[in-house]
Amino acid sequence: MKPNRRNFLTGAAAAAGGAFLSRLVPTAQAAESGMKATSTGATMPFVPPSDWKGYKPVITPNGLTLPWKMVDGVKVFHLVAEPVTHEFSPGLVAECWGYNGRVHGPTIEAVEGDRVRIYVTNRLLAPTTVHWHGVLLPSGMDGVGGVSQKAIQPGETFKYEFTLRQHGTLMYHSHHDEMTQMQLGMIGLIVIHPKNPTNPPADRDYAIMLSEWKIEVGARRPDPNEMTDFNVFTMNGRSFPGTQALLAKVGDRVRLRIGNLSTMSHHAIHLHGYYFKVTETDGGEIPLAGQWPETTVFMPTGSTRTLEFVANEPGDWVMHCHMLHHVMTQMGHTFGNLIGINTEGLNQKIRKLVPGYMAMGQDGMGDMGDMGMAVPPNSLPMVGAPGQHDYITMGGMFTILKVRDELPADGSDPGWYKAPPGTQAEVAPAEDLRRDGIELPKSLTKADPAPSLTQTDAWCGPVPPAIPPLLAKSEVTARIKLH
Ligand SMILES: [Cu+2]
Repeated sequence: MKPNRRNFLTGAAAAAGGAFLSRLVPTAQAAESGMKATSTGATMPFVPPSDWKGYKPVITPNGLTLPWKMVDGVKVFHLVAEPVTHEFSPGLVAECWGYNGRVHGPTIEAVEGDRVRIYVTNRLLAPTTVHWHGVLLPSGMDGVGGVSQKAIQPGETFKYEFTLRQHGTLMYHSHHDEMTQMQLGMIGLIVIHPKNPTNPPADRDYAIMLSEWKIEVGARRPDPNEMTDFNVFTMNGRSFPGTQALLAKVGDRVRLRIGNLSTMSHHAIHLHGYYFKVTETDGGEIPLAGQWPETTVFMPTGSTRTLEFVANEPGDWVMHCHMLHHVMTQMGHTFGNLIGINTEGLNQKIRKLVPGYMAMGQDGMGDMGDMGMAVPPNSLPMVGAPGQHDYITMGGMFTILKVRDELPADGSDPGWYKAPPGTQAEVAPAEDLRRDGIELPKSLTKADPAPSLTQTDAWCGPVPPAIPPLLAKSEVTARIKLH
């Protein structure tokens, strides 16, 4: 076997670390369970003092803005790195690591020119550091374990202090044992408002962090060693239907600040109903001439993008990753392909051994969440949630922008959008089909509910020429020999 990182680790653990691990793990778990905070995804914006006129506060859906206080002209923050019991969506809770009782950490919000002092207390059982990703600062404040500072040992509190020389959407994350600590949730957003804004102010300013996880069905601990097969995809640590909707009133200028600190994946975040302009990266503002319109923004891991648009079209508009395995959740990634297979004979045979057995997936995966079948304890169905019209066959990295003429005064979700008459897609009335000369395939006019469309009964265009038969096996062998 060729040695690589994985089999090296597996082999090492099996050969040398087994006895060590068996002693360490129960002790570590017991110690960790005594210090855990719990995060359930409630949104808690920090309201700055009433005399604070620096900016309109950002909203972190399912998240929190880190409180601060002014001490002799310095804005003082306190981050606490600690174990967190985190709910990804109702039904899935896992033991993660985060900051201040949250996964991910609270959003740090400040203004260009602020002097900030950020205390970091380590309540983990492991050393850690915090790196201020994209922030222009002195090298000794950069937070890279071993390079720019000593690691913060369990129980220690470090002090970071610098002046914010820029504005924009930036991030923070652990920079010690990065693979473990970031993949367990130790990441967060930084929003620095401009001192002298040139762009029009946003009426709604949202901040969203993208991430990915591997959580085995039924497991309580995300697996930070995963390299490729992630199965839970999140916005602000939540997986749909756990994601909170983004709200806007018709006419609002909406700003979406998106960061991606997924371990391995880039994301293609697509918004329905609008085009937007990308106004900033974590490197700064994009000049007006460079802000071309988009409906999907590519989010490389380790980057932020800021989008702006005017919400002039009322409705429920979904926003999701367009990499389609990222709108699935657990159980969606190792399924056998049964599409188009008649499994009835198989079902009958297996039911003799397993009463009630039913093969799934013959028509695709859309029904997987809708069938009302029980999922294993502490796991999510592989797709979405009930919607207004039907079951929603997307989950994971998925949320909904709800644009309304009026919104509830308390900021609560307005419910589903009711499309005005004449603006709702529905079954075509027979008289419309007749009027417009739409002829249906014959099989659909019979009592056959599930016709099999083949080339010969396709109803659009001429019948294509017959496909030549495949080469006989002997002929293939002969041709291979010729080469
Ligand atoms: Cu994605």
